[in-house]
Amino acid sequence: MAAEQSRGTREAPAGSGADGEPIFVAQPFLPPLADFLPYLEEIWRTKKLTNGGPYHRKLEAALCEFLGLEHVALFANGTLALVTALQALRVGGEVITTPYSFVATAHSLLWNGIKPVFVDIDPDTLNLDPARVEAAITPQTTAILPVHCYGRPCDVDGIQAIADNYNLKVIYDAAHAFGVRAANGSVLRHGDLSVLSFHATKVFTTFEGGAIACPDAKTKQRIDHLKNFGFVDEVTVVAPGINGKMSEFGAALGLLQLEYFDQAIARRREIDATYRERLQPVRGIRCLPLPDTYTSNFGYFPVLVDGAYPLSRDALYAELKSRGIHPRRYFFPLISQFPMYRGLPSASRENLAVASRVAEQVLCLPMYPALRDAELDRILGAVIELGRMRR
Ligand code: T4K
Repeated sequence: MAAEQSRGTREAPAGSGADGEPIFVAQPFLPPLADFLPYLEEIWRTKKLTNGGPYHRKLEAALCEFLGLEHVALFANGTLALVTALQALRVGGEVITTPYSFVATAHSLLWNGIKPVFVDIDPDTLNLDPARVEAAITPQTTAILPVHCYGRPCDVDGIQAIADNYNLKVIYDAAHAFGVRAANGSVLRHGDLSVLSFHATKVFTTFEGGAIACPDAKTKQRIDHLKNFGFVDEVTVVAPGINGKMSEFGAALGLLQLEYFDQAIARRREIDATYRERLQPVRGIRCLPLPDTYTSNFGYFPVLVDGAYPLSRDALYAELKSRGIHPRRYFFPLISQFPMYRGLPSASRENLAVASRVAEQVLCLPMYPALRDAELDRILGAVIELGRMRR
């Protein structure tokens, strides 16, 4: 039988890739293949591939313990988890959300026939600005869907105060926030529900995958029905549910990943510190602050490229690509600029001035545990050298 959890302390395998090889923005952390084989052998023995098998049950329990949560419902991916979270709370009408995110955030609203209402972001956190939320509330508003962008926590108290005042639900898109803790525990404990993604590019991956963190057993049960076509038993269907189940393969990888999580985060922390130290003197490159009010998971390393840098953000992006370094412009274009959203009154540039500016300045530099010092030098060397160019 496969190993039990050991609180994320096992040593991660060394990185790979020779000098000059392309460096991508992310790379999944994979434990040694030999560690995964016993899990596969067990799956082959039991023939249990999906539908809430033993690894699925074990991973739900392990995540509750690891993250300090009451209930976790696993999903096939974060997008299905978002769609289902909205269904579980019977959210409809209009929902206030951020334009500065991955498209799946707003798409989950459209999949539920809900109208997104975009509200601008705070220039420091890059998350939904609570000071602007109230003005966007109408009689049709039923919920707020904020994002802990790059794992940086939202102003959860500010958002909850508004939700309480107007009797709105709060569902956090916490796709980036696995393992992020604030003073009073996991950031996933805020709002009515929080939704995680375990995609290959995330700090914790189950190949594809996701989860909903929920505070009470009744909601967890409704979510479990919804992710399994609405089935309660062989002959009873209580809702038009979807197939959102995580497979046993994904759950097994998740169990194994947990053993290495702390190790992987430690390397991410080192990389983050090196970026900050060496980019600090570079004019026109601004790193986002790392406040001590929460424990980061170091999932992303976004920088803002402004007018003091000799190249525009897009020119820097293109230059780095030509050198085999592939950062990403997460999140450009803004969700509100895509064709299915740009006609909405809330999608106008005037309404979203901060998000529009940030989307034109942001560049996420490569960040993953196997990134070697030599590769980090290559990235930093290029950004620093290009920063010395004359205009
Ligand atoms: N909400 C938010 C706020 C999100 O950020 C996301 C997903 C979601 C919801 C939805 O959750 P999921 O349904 O995805 O679970 C990626 C991911 O596909 C997406 O999961 C993620 N956010 C988004 C921010 O990034 P792309 O289009 O950038 O992925 P891709 O394939 O270009 O990958 C980036 C780099 O990562 C590649 O250049 C190489 C590396 N990579 C990627 C994959 C897929 C690997 O090394 N191995 C891999 O298997 O969207």
